[in-house]
Amino acid sequence: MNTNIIAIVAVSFMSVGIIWAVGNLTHTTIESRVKTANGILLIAQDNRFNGTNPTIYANTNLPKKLIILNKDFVRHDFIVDGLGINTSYLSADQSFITAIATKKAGVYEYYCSLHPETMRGKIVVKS
Ligand SMILES: [Cu+2]
Repeated sequence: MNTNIIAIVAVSFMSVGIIWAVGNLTHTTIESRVKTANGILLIAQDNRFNGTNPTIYANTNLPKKLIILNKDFVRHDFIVDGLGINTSYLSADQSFITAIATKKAGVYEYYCSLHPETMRGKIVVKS
């Protein structure tokens, strides 16, 4: 009786372990998805984008994939008025996929509406 229970518990633990391992092997991270799409990953963390609010370069008539990932505990959003990009509020660990897609060359400003002083940068679109 007791050995049966121990066996059942052991098998249950093993099953969970196997499911976890397979899940890890097949799971594609946001980082790898961005890389294969030749896109850009912006991580909102410590009230900055990628630590430095980097300038992003893109070309007209060539959509560039853009993923915003919030790694903070507080909410952030990502807005580019001139490009019609607005992720709305992202909670912790939420992400949003969008694209820089425009026919008009120029310099566009991106920012977080909740922290516009520290979370602000430029998107340079060349023709
Ligand atoms: Cu913010």
